[in-house]
Amino acid sequence: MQFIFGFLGNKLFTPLLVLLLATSANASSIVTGEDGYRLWLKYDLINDHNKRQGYQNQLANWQVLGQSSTAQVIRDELEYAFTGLFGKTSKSMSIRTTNLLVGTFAELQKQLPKIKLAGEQVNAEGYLIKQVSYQGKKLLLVAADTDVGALYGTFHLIRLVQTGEKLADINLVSNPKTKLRVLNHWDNPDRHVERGFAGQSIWDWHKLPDYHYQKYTDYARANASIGINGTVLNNVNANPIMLTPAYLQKVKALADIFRPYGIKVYLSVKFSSPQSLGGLATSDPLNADVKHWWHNKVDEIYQLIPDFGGFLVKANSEGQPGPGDYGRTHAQGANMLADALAKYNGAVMWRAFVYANEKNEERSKQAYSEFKPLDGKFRDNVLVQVKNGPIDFQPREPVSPLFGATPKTPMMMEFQITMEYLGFSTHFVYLGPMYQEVLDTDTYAKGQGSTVGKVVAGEVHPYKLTGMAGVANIGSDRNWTGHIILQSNWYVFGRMAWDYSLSAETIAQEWVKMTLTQEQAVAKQITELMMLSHEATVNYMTPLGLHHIMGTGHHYGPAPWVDNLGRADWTPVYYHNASKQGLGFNRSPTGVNAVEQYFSPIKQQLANPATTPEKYLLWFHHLPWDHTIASSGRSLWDELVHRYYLGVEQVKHIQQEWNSLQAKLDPLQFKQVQMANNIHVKEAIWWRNACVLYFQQFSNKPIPHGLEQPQGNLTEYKQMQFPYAPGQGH
Ligand code: GCW
Repeated sequence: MQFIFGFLGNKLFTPLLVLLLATSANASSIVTGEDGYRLWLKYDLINDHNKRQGYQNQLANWQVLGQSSTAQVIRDELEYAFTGLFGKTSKSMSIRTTNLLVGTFAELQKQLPKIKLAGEQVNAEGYLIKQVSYQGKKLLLVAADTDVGALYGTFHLIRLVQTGEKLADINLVSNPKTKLRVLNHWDNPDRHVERGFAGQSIWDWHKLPDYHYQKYTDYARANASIGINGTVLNNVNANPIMLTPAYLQKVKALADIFRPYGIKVYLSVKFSSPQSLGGLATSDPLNADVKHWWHNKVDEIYQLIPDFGGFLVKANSEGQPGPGDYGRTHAQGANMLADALAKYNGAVMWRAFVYANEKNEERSKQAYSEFKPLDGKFRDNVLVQVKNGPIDFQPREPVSPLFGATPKTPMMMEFQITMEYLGFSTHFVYLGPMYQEVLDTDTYAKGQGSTVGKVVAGEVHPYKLTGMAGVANIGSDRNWTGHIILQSNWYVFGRMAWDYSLSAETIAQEWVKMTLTQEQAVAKQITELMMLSHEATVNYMTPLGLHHIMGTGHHYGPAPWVDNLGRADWTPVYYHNASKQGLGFNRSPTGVNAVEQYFSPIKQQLANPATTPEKYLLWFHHLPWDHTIASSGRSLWDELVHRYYLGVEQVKHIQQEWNSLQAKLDPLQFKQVQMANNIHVKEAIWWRNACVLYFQQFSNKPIPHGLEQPQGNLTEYKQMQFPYAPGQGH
């Protein structure tokens, strides 16, 4: 079976060559090139002849030890990669002619009994890449404890070749820093993707379990190449149909495809399934029949999928049922499921994204208030999955105060890869710097150096289980993510889930070299644009700590004026709190005192506008329009406007720089990003104008000297409607 997939992979994983684009009268109507399907696993011939020859001499005669389906996948990948990169390759049959040997330590030691390998440094999913001398010649080894580790090592080696790194005397060990590295698909059974901007769901549930798209295998390859080892197939707003026998067969089919790549499947479950599927009168987690129902369901799943990963649960959040419906705690709900999964080593990822409308507490504080007291009450196989910030995937948020606050309960990071609040799939935004900013933030949970990355990896409090989840940006679009550049966000998520200490810039560089160009100078230029892009977006959307001022429901475009959504704390006006006096949300001790949830000295720092980082200023403080911004000496109003304008200039810069690279890039990749950039610039200007005009009504101050007057008129901006904006929940 595996061989067939691998073989098909080689045959079909070539770029779609032709796309018809009726763009301008004098340009050819046919643009050919790279359509993005191959992602970062392009494996095009290395242009530089000497370089190519060098790698070929070091690697082209390779051997993969072992007979498992994963070993076969490694063979398929090497064959495919080296054929592409070198123009030819050959599997070696004897150790005498081999220059690259891949396998587990056990297999390698059988072949090379005299060579000592530092296997003790490598954990279950890690690997070692090392050049040794063997019988008078150089031999490159990719060695691991498990065959999946060897697969990860193989992808690492291929990446080194793709990015032009030297292999001579290589000796490296790499181990993942977090255990569960999972994508969360918010995909519904009808293939609608909640907050998805790249087409329909890639899972064709109707044609499963029998019809297996090549895309499923290529999805697994892409994930394995960056170390992702789990996928939650369905939306956290879960449809109980996923647990029916017919759908479990479909889930099994995907699990079988992903298994050789080290990827486990997980399901989001609806807490009320015992009632809706089992016909029980209750879903109370302490009820014996309910427990029994879940135990049976879990047994049924593991009969089909022996390595099933476990459940992801959104409970008592945004209308979802949960243990709270029966007066039970989140811990009681999670533990009931954890008990059913425990004998199979399955895990529960219980989300902390809870905010109850009836609670009389400011929203940013609620997750902490709910979960901090439950620390120590969860079973060993439960992780609490918390969004990076305390509200909801805003372009920028301070970190959730839960990181570091639960010594006995693993906090699992939830990042959003899909750009719900960041311009969907037409804005050029590389999220690496944002992830890095979060992971590098010091919580001070155990004194200085207790960064979020370390907390998540269990290095601050010794968690048995650790994990990082990313809400996927993948859909049925030919280029997977709706925009070539946004493939980098899937990529950087995987790389940082493997190792939170990697830098966003290094990862961007890798990705650019593998995806867009082999030319160093061009790669550097594009990397710089990527590194600028997140800050640019924050500037034209929500500078200085503003948040939640997007369009209602779809979250597309600016709508700071919305003030009528049933409850005050759903509305943008509540979050920015603009008045004649000033702007911002007072979460300091004189306001709702959200800062108290952080450790010292952070809480003191954030309590005072003078010591609050400017990027979070209006998140924590309500300040007068003439408040002086320390870094620039400008007034708050002038600085705010200045940043909105700067954001637009930065996006224009990205557009211009990209255009200047036309001759250096693949025509189709160039064209796709160019078209998106044109939309991006328009929308950045829209954001800037709408926000500046809106806030000006309160500040009553002129546009600072030297900046053009914003075009457009507020009434028209307010009237814009987008009933069919993609990705809305339903
Ligand atoms: O931000 C909100 C989104 C919802 C999402 C929810 C969540 C899946 O707008 O679409 O629901 O977060 O994370 O549960």
